[in-house]
This record gives sequence, C-alpha cells and structure tokens, in this order.
Amino acid sequence: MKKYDADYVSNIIAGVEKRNPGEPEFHQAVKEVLTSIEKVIEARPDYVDAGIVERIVEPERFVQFRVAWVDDKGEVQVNRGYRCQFNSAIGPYKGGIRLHPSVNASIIKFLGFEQIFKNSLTGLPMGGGKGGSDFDPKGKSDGEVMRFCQAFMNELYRHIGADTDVPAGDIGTGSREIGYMFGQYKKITNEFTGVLTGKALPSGGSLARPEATGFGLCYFTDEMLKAAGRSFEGAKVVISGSGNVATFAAVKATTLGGKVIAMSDSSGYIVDENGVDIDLVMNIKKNRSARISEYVNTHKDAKFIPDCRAIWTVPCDIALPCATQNELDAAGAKALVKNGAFAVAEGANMPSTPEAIEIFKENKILFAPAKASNAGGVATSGLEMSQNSLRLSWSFEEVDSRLHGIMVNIFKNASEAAEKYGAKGDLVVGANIAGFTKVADAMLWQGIM
Ligand code: NDP
Ligand code: 2IT
Repeated sequence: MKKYDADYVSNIIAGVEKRNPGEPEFHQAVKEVLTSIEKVIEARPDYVDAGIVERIVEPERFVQFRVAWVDDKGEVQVNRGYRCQFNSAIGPYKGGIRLHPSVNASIIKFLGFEQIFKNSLTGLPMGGGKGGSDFDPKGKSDGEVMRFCQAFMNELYRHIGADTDVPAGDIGTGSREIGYMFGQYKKITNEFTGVLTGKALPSGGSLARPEATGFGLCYFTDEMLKAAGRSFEGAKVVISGSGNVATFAAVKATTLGGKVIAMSDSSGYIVDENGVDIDLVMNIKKNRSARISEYVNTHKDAKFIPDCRAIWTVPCDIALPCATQNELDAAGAKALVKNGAFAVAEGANMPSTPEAIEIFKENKILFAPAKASNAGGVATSGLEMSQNSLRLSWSFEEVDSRLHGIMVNIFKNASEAAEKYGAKGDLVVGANIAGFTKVADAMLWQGIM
C-alpha cells in the first residue's frame, strides 16, 4: 500500500517532468495544482492508495494528427492537430480548440489539465480536454479557414461526440471556425448533435455564450472585490487582449462602474484615459488580421505603444489579463504593485507566471486564478449542452442569470475550501482544492483505470 510522505508530491512532479520533456507550460500547471493540494492528499490516504494524483496528471488519451489542406494559391499546406482527452471522471471531455502558430503538445496538455479542475468548479458534469493546431488564422482568406477547419474535422470527428468529447472555441477559434467544423462533423456522421459548443443560434447555439467568459470574469471579480469591501465603481481597469474574453470583460467592467483605460493585442497596447471605445475595438478586431493600433486613427487622444507586455506599466486599480499564458511576469507584477493596483483577475488561462503570483501574494493584492475566474465560458458551454439535450433555447436573461449564479458559487466554494485548509483568502489554493476533490472522489468511485 502506498504511503504519503514529504516527498510524495515532489516525486510525482519530477515524474511528470521526466515523462514529458520540453513541455514547460504543462510542468508549470501541474506544479501549481499539486503543490496547492498537498494538505488534501496528506489527509486522504485513500487517494494515495488509489494513485489518484499519479493518474490525474496523465491524459487518458492524447491524439496528434496531420491536417493537410490546399491554400488559395493551390499549394498544399500541412499543419499539426491535437486533442488531449485529459479526464472523464465527471463527464464527457470538454474544452476548447486553440488555433495559433505557438500551439504544441505542452500548451495543449497544460490547457487540458487546467480544464479538469475548472470544469469541476462549474458544478456541471464535464470532464477536461483541449485541442488545437499550429494553424494561424491571421492573413488567411475565409475559404482557407474553411478548408482548414474541414480538414481538421476529417480526423477529429472520430474522437468526439455529444456524450464523448465536446470541443469549443479558444484563441483563434470563434463562431466562424466552429461553424465550419460543425458543418463538416454533420456531413461526415449524418448527425445533428450538440457535438460542439459556441454554435451560432440557428444551429443550437446558446444566447450569452459569446459574452460568457468576459461577463463571468467580472461577476467573479465583483464577488472577490465585495468580500474585501471594494468594487468596480470608479476603478481604472487595464485589460490585455482584445479578443472574445477581453472585449466582453471590458463591456461588463464598464457596466459595473469601472473605466477601461487600456487594451492590447500581440502587436502592442492602446491607452485611452477617456475610457476605451469598446465598440470600436470590437469592430477593428472582427477581422482576425487587423491590428489594435488602428484605434488611434479615430481617437486622437489615445496612444499606441508597440510592446504588448508593457501594458502592466499603465497605472490602474484592477488588472484583467485576458490574452494568453505567461503574459504577466514578475516585471509586470512589480509595476502593478508600484502603481497601487488592488486586484488582478485572470481571464486568460495561466496568464500570470508563478513569480508574478508570488508578488501579488506578498503585497496582499486580491488575486483571482483563471480556473475559477474564467470558468464562465465553459460553464455556459455546459448550459448550451443542456439546452441541446432538452431541444430548447433559454432567453439571454435566463442563461446570464444561471452564469451569474455559477460564478457566485465558484467564489463561495473556492473561498470556503481555502479557509478549511488553513489558507483563508488564497483563491489559488481554494480553487485547486475545490476542483480537485470532486474529480478525485469520482475517480475513486470508478475504480482503477
Ligand atoms: P481570441 O482569439 O478571441 O483573442 C485573443 C487575444 O489575445 C487577441 O487580442 C490576441 O492578439 C491576443 N493574443 C493571443 N496570443 C497572444 C500572444 N502570444 N501574445 C500576445 N497576445 C496574444 O481568444 P479568446 O479571447 O477566446 O482567448 C483569450 C484567452 O482566454 C486565452 O488564454 C483562452 O485560453 C482564454 N479563455 C477563453 C475562453 C473562451 O470562451 N473563449 C474561455 C476561458 C478562457 P492578436 O489579435 O494580435 O493575435
Ligand atoms: O479555456 C476555456 O475554458 C475555453 N476555451 C472554453 C471551453 C469550452 O468548452 O467552452
């Protein structure tokens, strides 16, 4: 029988590093989760006995495949596709598809691993998964994007299904891409099912799914601020990114009384002290190849700085990193502290480096970790799945109010778990413990597999 000792967790982390060489993002995500659930593992010999932790860090299935398609010049292009089916203990695999040139096995595994605990936190029956490709939608014609998505689905379809694995959007994958993938899945299988979420309304999509991640982020942040006697009211807000999550976070932060003064894309950031014109940002970024620098052509008072990582030097009260992993490092964290920011809430997945999180902790900055604060997107995907199963559509207000309730609950569960394990106020620990326990109990109940 296995026993817990002081090296138990560090040995498992070392094993993950050895078995997955050259995958720093995956190592980072595993380390963060495992080190923050040590107290639970220590208290649960049955988890140790059943090898729960050794099993939870190993994907149940990881597929990598060739995606060949023909570009507008008639030339053959080859990309690499992935689907990581990480854990199905509490429901079908669920998680987005990322289309970005940086996509590799490490990024897909880190995202799939995070998704296990995030999905568990939503309270809905969804396992963890993630997929993607190194395809770059920037600079591609609509026809090229369609041919790529169809080629991607020509392989992916055999691995997914409404009760097996339900992909959705992520960086580079929005309604257009989901549409082409959905059409191809339907063509191949001759089935109209809720196999993807983030669908357009006439094909079974859910109202409020486009808004959900950004809105959910602000609902969660609002709870965290309220518990600390603060609010969005009158706060200056800096948001990185200008895609799906960032723009709807900007909308809701404004509704809640905040003033968004800076946003970015991978080429740099804009500062508009009059308050960012969010409609304009959305309009510019409708085209995936467009640059946010165009903003200053219309708003002459605004500035564009061609260095996206420097956005954290803009003095603000609340920072919402909503672009990508590791975009907020120690230098960014120090700048936020120096300028008096009081809260950081993650919209992107793992946007803060471990060093940055340490700096927030040391300086008592309120910190909302991604797997709790950005769970509103996948939660609403779960609501889309429910509507598809019921063959019904709920109103915007109905979906939004369920989303709000889910985010309030996640904050409550993460706060309570943190307090129970002696880490009051530490939402990193609280979210990891609350997310992990439910999955671990399901794995325990289902036996060794
Ligand atoms: P989008 O593709 O809509 O937007 C991505 C934004 O981030 C763009 O502004 C993009 O700039 C910027 N960005 C992407 N990669 C980089 C990079 N390497 N360096 C700097 N900037 C970058 O994606 P989403 O808004 O959907 O996703 C943003 C984040 O939120 C991701 O971490 C995603 O995993 C996470 N997330 C998304 C959810 C969803 O429902 N969509 C749910 C939960 C989390 P540019 O235009 O220049 O590429
Ligand atoms: O990271 C995420 O949670 C997402 N990209 C959304 C996943 C989903 O299935 O809606």
